[in-house]
Amino acid sequence: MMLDTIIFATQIVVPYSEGRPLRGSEMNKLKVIENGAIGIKGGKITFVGTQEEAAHLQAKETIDGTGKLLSPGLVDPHTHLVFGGSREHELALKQQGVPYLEILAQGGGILSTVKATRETSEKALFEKGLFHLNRCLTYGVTTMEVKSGYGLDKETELKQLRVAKKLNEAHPIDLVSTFLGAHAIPENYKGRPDAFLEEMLSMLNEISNKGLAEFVDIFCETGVFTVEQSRNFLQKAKTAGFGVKIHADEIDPLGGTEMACEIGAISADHLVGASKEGVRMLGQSDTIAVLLPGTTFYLGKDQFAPARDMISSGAAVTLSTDFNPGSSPTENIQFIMNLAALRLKMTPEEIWNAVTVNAAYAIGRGDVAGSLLEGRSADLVLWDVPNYKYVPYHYGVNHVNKVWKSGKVVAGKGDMHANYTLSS
Ligand code: IZC
Ligand code: ZN
Repeated sequence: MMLDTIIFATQIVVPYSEGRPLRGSEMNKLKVIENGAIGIKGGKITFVGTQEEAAHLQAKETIDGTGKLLSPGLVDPHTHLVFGGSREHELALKQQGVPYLEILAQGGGILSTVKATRETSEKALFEKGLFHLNRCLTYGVTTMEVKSGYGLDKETELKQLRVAKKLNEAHPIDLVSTFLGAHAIPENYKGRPDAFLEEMLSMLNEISNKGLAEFVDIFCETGVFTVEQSRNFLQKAKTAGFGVKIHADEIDPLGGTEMACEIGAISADHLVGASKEGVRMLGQSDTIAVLLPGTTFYLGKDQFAPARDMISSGAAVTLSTDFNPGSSPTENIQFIMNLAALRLKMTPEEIWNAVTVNAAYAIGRGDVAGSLLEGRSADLVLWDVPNYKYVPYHYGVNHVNKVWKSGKVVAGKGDMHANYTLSS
């Protein structure tokens, strides 16, 4: 059989876990093939093995990744990709020490992005989304989650979700949508959080009928929604057939982590202030811990999520950019891998498993993304690094050489030195 493409690489990372995420000490075991080869035909992976085993294979195109690393396309399981405007004006406030929640309480923060998103046309939101998605792709992401939550009214929440759906159709990155109508309390519902949550719940039928989101999320935080309001809201979303997620214990430790485990959330995200009991419960439940160290870094905090305790307790941990215009304006998942090493003290093996298999399971895509298996879509990244340990180590730059989505090259700078040679 003639393959379309065969890629040789000095090292191939092949994370895998059957039917569930990797937990606890399993995360520290990373499957790697030295001097490996991947075969592609019709957009699918048809061969995974060593170059020796691949000796008999023939392909129309051969990519020589000698000295390079090959991995699955990365999965980013928590982003706020679709939004209007930007918030660079808040940087000066941050520098003066005004806290994130104070900016929000004064009508800025999320609420300023809500204003901008309401004022931006669906077409302009789509174009802006494409711009950011292209950048995500250059960093090696081929599947990601995207949340609404900058409408806080029916019309704009639906507009955001429609934009995400169209982006998914138009762009190589596969998107998984989450309805985050419960992201903040809008001006017209100030002091009436329960009435606002009812309003957002009343949208679930339409969202479900139109296939606009798979998951429902809520921002459980001081001044936003309480643990009890969040529990009640997410339980109703579950009953309506959605998987549920929660922004929990990001800034103040309220106990959202425990609640997420109790109600069987697919993921609990942030968890910076997770209690000892919360950490213990993560180890016992199927709820995946989505850690967002870029946000902790950007908010200027010293205390990061207790990743080591979570892994010791047996939890399944993943990582994400939390890409958003306020608390984490970056599409750079590689920087998150650096932060995970430096500030969460995760090992390179745990980090690679986190951004591939575990991230895929955190958004219900464990069966299609995050692993290199024969029969799966050829979503691959070739890296300008000698081995997998190098990526969490060499920080602040983009190590990607090439990205394939369904067997097609969709991003990458190629070999940086290719155009320069000595004249004598
Ligand atoms: O726009 O600030 N934490 N939601 C909860 C965010 C950060 C996004 C934002
Ligand atoms: Zn978020």
